[in-house]
Amino acid sequence: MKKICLILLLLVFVTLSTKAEDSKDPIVIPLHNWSSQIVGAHVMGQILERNGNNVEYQPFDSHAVFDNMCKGTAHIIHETWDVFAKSFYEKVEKGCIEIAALHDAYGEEGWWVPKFTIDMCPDLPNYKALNRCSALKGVFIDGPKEWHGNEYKKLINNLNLNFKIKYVNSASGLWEALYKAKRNNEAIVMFNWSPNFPDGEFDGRMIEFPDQYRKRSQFKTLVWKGFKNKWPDAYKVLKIINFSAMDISKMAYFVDSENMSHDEAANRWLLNNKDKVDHWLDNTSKWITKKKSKEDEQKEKATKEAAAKEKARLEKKAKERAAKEKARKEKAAKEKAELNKTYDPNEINKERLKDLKWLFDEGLINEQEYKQKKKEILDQL
Ligand code: TMO
Repeated sequence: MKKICLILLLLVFVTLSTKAEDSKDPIVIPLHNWSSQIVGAHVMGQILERNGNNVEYQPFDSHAVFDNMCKGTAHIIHETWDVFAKSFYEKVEKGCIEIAALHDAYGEEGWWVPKFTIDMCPDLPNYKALNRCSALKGVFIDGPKEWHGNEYKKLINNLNLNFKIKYVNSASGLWEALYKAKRNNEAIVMFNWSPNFPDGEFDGRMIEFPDQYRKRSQFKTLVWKGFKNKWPDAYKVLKIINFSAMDISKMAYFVDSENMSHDEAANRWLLNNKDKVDHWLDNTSKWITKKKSKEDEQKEKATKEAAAKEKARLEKKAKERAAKEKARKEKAAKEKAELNKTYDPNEINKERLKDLKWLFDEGLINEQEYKQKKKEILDQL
C-alpha cells in the first residue's frame, strides 16, 4: 500500500514538473506585400520573443500561404482580409488551420475614392455615378495583378461600368498614383482598403456597390493546427492579442506616410501601446514573475531614446511641412488675388461702360448705338 502511494505521489510530481514547455523551434511568421501586415507580423513576433519564443519571418504569397499553414511550414496569419476567405475557410473546415482569436478590427477592401475625387463628382461614392464621372477617364487603378484575379473584370462586366483596369506592381505603386493625382488635381478611383493609412490623410470612401460586391469581414488570428501543442504558451499569447482598426491603420501610417522601416514602425507601435501589450502578457500568467534582465532594461532605454529622437525628427518635419504648406497657400492666394484684380470681368466691363458714355457724350456714337452697347455690357455684369 505504502509503495503504491509513493508511486502515485511520484507520478503526480512528475506530471506537474513536466508541464508542457514551448518548443524551441522557430515560429514562422509570414510576411506579405502591404505595410500593415508586415508591421503587425513584426509586432506579434516581438511579443512572442518577449514570451521567450524563437520566431522567424518569411515572405509568402498571400493566397498560397494557407497551403503552407496546412503543412505546418507557416504558422500565424492575423490580417485575414475577405479576398482570402475562399483560400482559408475550406482549410479551417478541413481542420488544418485553426481560428485562434478574433480581432476588434474589421477590414474592407475594394474600389475607393479620396475626398478630392468626390469633390469633382459629388454623386460618388454611389457606384452609379462612376460612369458619369468623366474626370475619372474610365480608368480603375488596381493593385498587383495577383491580388484579385478576374474579380474586378467580372464586376465591371456585371455592372456595365465603362472602365479599364490599370495594374500597378506593388502597394507603393498605389500610393504613388494617389499622391500624383492629388498633386495634379486629377480625379482617381483606385483599389484600397480600410483600415489603412489614407483613412485619415485623404478622407476617402469605398465605392458603394451593391452588397454582394462589398468585401467586409472581421480579422481573425489563424494558426496551424499543430500550434497549440507545439507552442502552448505562445498559443495563449496569440489568443489574447487583439488589434483594433486604429492599430492597423497606424501600422500602415508609420510606414507609408512617415517613411519608417517595418521594424521601426513595429517598435513605435509597441512603444505607443506599451500598457496594452504588458496587460496582454500579464494576462497570460507566465510573465508576471519574469524579471527583466539588465540587458532588457538597457534595450528598453535605448528603444525609448530612439523613439524620442524619432518623434522629435518627425515633429520637426511636420512643422517644416506645415510652414511650407502655409507659405505655398499664401503665395497661391496672393497670385489668385492678383489674377482676379487684373482679369476681373466686372472691373473691365465697368471701364467699358465709362468709355461708352464718353463716346456718346462726345457725339462719336448715336443714342441708339449707345443704348444697345450699354445693354450688352450690363447683361454681362
Ligand atoms: C489584402 N489587401 C489589404 C492588400 O487588400
